[in-house]
Amino acid sequence: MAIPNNHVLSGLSTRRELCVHSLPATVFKHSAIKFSKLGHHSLNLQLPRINRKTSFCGVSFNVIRAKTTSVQEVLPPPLTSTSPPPSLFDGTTRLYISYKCPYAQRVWIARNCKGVQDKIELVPIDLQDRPSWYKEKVYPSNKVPSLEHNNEVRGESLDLIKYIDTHFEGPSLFPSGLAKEFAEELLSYTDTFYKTIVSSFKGEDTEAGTAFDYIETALSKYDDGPFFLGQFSLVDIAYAPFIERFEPFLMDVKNYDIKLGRPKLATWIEGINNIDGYRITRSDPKELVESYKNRFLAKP
Ligand SMILES: N[C@@H](CCC(=O)N[C@@H](CS)C(=O)NCC(=O)O)C(=O)O
Repeated sequence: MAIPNNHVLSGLSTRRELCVHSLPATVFKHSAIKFSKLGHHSLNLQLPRINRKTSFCGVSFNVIRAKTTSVQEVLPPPLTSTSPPPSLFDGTTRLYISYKCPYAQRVWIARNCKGVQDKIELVPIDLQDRPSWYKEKVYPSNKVPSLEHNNEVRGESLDLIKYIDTHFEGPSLFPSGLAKEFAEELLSYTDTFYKTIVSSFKGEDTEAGTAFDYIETALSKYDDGPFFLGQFSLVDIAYAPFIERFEPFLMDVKNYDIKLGRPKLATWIEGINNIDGYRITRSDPKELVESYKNRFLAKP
């Protein structure tokens, strides 16, 4: 089966692993895995846009017209106060993040889901030991995320996920039609969602329930998929890093299961965990719980 170099073979959504034992190595030239010797390997690939179906190794696959992308990216170590800056404003697009920051995680997920890992370089920063050049030369607000693109640096995660969606190739992750208004409403609720839940942490019971009920109701609007707009979108990306933290923390600290009585939320969590571009960004839940305990429950 001949597959042009710039095509990707991708499993149907129910099959995430693709047997590649007789594919030419050049097909995977952007992959972190070297296919110099063609043996049996498995590789998770992004599913941006589907053009036609074919079958390989007895399994039906969608052939998608997109650059080869792999989620098996080797993640660079965070830069610290002793790290020199990259060669700033040299035309490279850089996404400055912290692996631990949920806001930065949103933008990291959007970049992965667009399949533009080779167009946007990840530059992780150690926020506990920040390099001074970051504030001085890159982003004066000294926060992550920020994006260096076309000789400018932009910030704010909700702006950046939209910016990446509109300025880079890959599948569109935001609706332009009827769903747009609903999508904007959900994006603007993210702040209230976060504040409502965090303010419940020290309370006797879980007033967080109202915020999760809002989510459950929102998830009932579209039924052509498990996500807020049915299909996966920037709205899911905006909520995912926070629900990733709230779920294990509330379970651990309050024995509160956010999925109980909320079947749509339970299905959403399952659905988002099947998105490769999100999965690679997830943190160890135990570490998230410990970090939230230190941050929100530590005695003054
Ligand atoms: N509203 C910003 C929030 C970004 C933010 O607060 N990032 C934190 C890390 S999670 C940060 O950089 N903190 C460093 C600081 O405040 O000095 C966004 O959505 O991007």
